[in-house]
Amino acid sequence: SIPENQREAWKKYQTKGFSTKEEFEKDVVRHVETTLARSMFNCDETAAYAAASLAFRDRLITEWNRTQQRQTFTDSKRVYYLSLEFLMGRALDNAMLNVGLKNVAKEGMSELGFRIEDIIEQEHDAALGNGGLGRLAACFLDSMASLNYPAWGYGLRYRYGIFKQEIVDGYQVEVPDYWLDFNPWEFPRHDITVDIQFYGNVRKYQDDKGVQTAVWEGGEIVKATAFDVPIPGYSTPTTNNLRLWSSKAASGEFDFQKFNSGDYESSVADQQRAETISAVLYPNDNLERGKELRLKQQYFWVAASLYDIVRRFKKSKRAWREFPDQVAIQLNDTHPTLAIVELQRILIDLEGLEWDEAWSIVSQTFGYTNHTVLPEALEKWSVPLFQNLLPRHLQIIYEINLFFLQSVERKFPKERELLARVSIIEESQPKMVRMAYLAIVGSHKVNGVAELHSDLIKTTIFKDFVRIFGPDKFTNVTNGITPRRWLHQANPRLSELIASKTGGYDFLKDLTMLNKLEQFADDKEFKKEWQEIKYANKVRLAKHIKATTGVTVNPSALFDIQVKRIHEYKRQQMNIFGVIHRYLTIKAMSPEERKKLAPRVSIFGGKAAPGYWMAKTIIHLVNSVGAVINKDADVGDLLKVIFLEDYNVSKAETIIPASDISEHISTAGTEASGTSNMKFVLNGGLIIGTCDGANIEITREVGENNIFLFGNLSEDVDELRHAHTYGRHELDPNLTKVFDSIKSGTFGDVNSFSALIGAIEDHGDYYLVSDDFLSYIQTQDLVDQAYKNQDEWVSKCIISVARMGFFSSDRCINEYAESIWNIEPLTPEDGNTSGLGK
Ligand code: 475
Repeated sequence: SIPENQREAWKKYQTKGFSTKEEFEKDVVRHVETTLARSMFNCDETAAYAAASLAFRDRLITEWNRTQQRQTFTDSKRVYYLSLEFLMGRALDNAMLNVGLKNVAKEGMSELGFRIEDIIEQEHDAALGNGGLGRLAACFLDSMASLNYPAWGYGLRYRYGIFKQEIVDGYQVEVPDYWLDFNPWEFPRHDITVDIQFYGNVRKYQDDKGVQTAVWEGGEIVKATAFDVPIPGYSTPTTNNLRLWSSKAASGEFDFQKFNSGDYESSVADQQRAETISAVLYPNDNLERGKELRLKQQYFWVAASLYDIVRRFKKSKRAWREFPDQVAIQLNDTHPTLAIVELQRILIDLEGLEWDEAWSIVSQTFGYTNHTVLPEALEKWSVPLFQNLLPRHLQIIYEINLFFLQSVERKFPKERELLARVSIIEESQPKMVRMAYLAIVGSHKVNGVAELHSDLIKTTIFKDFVRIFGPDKFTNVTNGITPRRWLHQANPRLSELIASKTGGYDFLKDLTMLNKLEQFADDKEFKKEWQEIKYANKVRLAKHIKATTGVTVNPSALFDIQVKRIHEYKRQQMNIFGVIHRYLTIKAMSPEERKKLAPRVSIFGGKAAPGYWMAKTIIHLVNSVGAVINKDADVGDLLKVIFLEDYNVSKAETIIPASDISEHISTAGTEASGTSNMKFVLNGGLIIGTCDGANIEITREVGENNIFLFGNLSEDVDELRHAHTYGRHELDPNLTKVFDSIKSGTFGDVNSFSALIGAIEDHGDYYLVSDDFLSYIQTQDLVDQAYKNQDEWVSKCIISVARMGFFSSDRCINEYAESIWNIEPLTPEDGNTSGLGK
């Protein structure tokens, strides 16, 4: 720290970043000329994007530093959100809007010869996530900053994010996503590093008094380096931090000893092995495959983050028992569960606390969020793998389990099966560590992400734990989305229209204010503007479709959209079977009948995990069906089928505002919440969906008349599955006709799709496609009828938007803060920033 006497100069020259158009232009030109070493003669859009971003970055840094100083000086409790995924998307547009200077930038860029829209388009998405779980983490960061909570995100800085999807001859092809060529939004902190240990052995020592200590020795050391990303809140100076860890060999470049002794190859190999840890995001959504490198990623990230958190706590010189008053750690699914074990290890092995005192601190600190009940997604690690990679942690897990099982036995004597069922160690061959059970035992709260889901985990997968810990440990926090990105940024014209009727943009901070729109649900002038905006958004998407697929679609047709990760439980196959059914129906119609039909564009998008063969087959079928229907002159505009390549956050911002209806049609009880359902309704689209996840709560809010629900309920699923396996399984006749047309070769090679059909015809139809099919196509007919009455349709959309306030991630974060984290906002006025200059 600089001595008092020399601080005057610092205060005088403190950077503030621009606030006027002139200052912005000056900053941009300076960055073009000095940072980028270019000039007005060779400044292309890429360089203009870079310079504009750097200008905004300069501005963010000031508030970012102040926020951190404020949090340190006030010594306030912080929450740490640990997530292996942060699906951030683009940063520039978001930064411009959150600091309220987009118009300044727009005019400034225009005077410098650029359109702001073109500049925004230059940015590569930060795609460090797969789908819902990763995007939720990004929405949470936005809300935590916007609500002034002292909060940090901790994640991994993958060199490759989620792969880029190309469609070649109707098949998905994966291309690596190297996104770090130029990233102005991260700050390397080469001074913030942590050495992380793997493998090795545990030795137990006994001192004179007979006290045992364990020492974890030997093995491999990898260096973690911090990269910080500023997270600006909306309309507040609070700028929080997302810290991402990158891996390197501990010896720096490479091992010089080996290098100099001629063992060049192996010194490079060490370096590469270390760098591999943070090299690539695992591209699976709702699936865990138990690979060693994945466990290495988890420990590397968790250990570096905890070291950082503990170091920050120790600076406050407080007693250890105060740790849970200063620190809340939220585990985004079980991926960071090792943090529980690592904190216990730090406290007992390194800080010398007694087991019980340490465990009390640990279990008051953590909260665990579950995002899925799918059995294939529940994390389990083989004990031999653990033993080899993290020997000390395995010992601690055994101890945790021992004490836990002893307490269960005391409470439920003579229930031997219960002990086996809830044991953190599964007695299989090989033995497995059940991470969800460890997360429950080591946390003070466990939450699901929508009401149905939170009820389901209490009555199915975690039932025994509700008996053991009591019902209060388990709670629900229904997911939410940030209205800044998903309304204001994605749909600026709608946001502006809403602002004109609700008294400015305050609704972006209190989304319940949308309810003021309800009085305009029958207002002719308002409805006309509303419709115009939707139409313009559809024209924009139609242009994108034309540019990327070559297919012309009519913006007046009903746009029916399903965009999300491709998964059998999400049932894109049911959607495309429904499209084929529609096609067959049209083909069988007379020209007169056809005239009465509502034209429709069926739009699909989403990535399949590279190893998920069935999901890839679904993509292939959608493209094959599209290839036939789109060139069938008989059908013309009545039906078009589009697969949009490489669905990601920035494309979602264009796609979602253009929907009339979107599909959220998972088998009941399988989609924990869903969050795109909320985004679509917030943008004035209706939804067709099953009684699953947050669809149920959306229905409660918007009203049954404003949503198209169909299908079996989650309480019926077990019985239906049982009947498929043990009774006679008769397919729905409409579905049989669809299968017949596929089998006759209408959409190309029959064999390509036989597994997809076989799963339903011969292998038990696990996802109940046939059971829900009739209800699905009948409900689609209701959609057609409803869409014909545009006047009523628009009213439904307006009413729905008016009632969506609940689904803001601000509401959701406030619930976490109050019921799980026990933290308060730290508003900039509260902070003791004396001496820092305001
Ligand atoms: C649910 N991802 C949605 C969303 O709560 C829900 C990532 C890596 C490994 C295994 N799984 C994942 C998920 O499990 C996931 O994205 N879950 C999703 O979380 C947010 O809205 O229903 O499927």
